Amino acid sequence: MKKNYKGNISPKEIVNEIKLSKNIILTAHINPDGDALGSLLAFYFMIDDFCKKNNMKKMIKIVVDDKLPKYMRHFEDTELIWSYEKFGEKFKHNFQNDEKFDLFISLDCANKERYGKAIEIKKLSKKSINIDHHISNTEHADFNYVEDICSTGELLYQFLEIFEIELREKIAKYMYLGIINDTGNFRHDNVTEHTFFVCSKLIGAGVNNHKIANIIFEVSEKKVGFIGELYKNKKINEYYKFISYYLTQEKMKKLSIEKDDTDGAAEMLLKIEGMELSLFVREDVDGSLKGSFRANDKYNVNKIASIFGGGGHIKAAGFKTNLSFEEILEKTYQELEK
Ligand SMILES: [Mn+2]
Repeated sequence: MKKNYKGNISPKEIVNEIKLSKNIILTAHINPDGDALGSLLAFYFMIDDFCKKNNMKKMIKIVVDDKLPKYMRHFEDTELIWSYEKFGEKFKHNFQNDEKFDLFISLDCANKERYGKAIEIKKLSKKSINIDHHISNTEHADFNYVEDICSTGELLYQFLEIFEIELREKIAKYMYLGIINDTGNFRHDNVTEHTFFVCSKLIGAGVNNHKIANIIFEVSEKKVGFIGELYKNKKINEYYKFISYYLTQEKMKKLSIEKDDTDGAAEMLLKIEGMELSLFVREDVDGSLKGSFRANDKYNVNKIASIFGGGGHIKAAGFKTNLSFEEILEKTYQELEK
């Protein structure tokens, strides 16, 4: 089942590259979400099972150049994920002697900017593969496999057959995490018959859907404070049915929240009756602004986010910019007027 596939490598050929590689680095995007992390862990255990089954010895390491969301503490395998700094310390000899890694695989990364500092490891790797589901994917690796599908978690399902491994509960759990993260627990319009087909297999393998949904959709008290602030001080443009909110670092300190407490803010704004477009902008520690657009049926936010050098999907897209919030609004209105 291949719809809207782009790239220059097939899943079968990816498995072959994995087979030929002695050491493999896996990474996902900065500001990692349930799909990035779920995909990393699911793919890690797929490769690991494949190696065990075929008596192969490989070094497989997961490196993510960012803090992980707090809910990841509920998953015991999170300890397999190295920060860029720790990985650098431990494998310094590899870095210094330019002793290259065989294969660098990015999952859920639309562009190379999303690697963060992990891009340095890519530069030291002999080959790179990009596996992703964002239509805005820039095909940033030597080999690219991009499928327009709800999540990287769902995309990885086909690899089980190629690796010729069993779908065990651990792998299923992490794929499921990716799927419910990117579909908003099956609420978004990226859910297809294939999504439910895959999920039926995942549940069949023992995934506890209730438990995982509770873990990633649980709300801390601090976050409740932020949600109150978000709904209270949102801006609505009635003409375009456009709702927006800007969160400064100062406000974050006042509410004592961290960036992952703001996850889902753009979706929350769009939930208000009648809204067609939402924008949540957060000031980063370096002073740059990070924006997330969400849309119902009227607008293509992949296109709007591209004005700011970002992208994603038609109904969900993001960007990072050095423009001010006012400038972002101005440019957005210019685009809406077109
Ligand atoms: Mn994703």
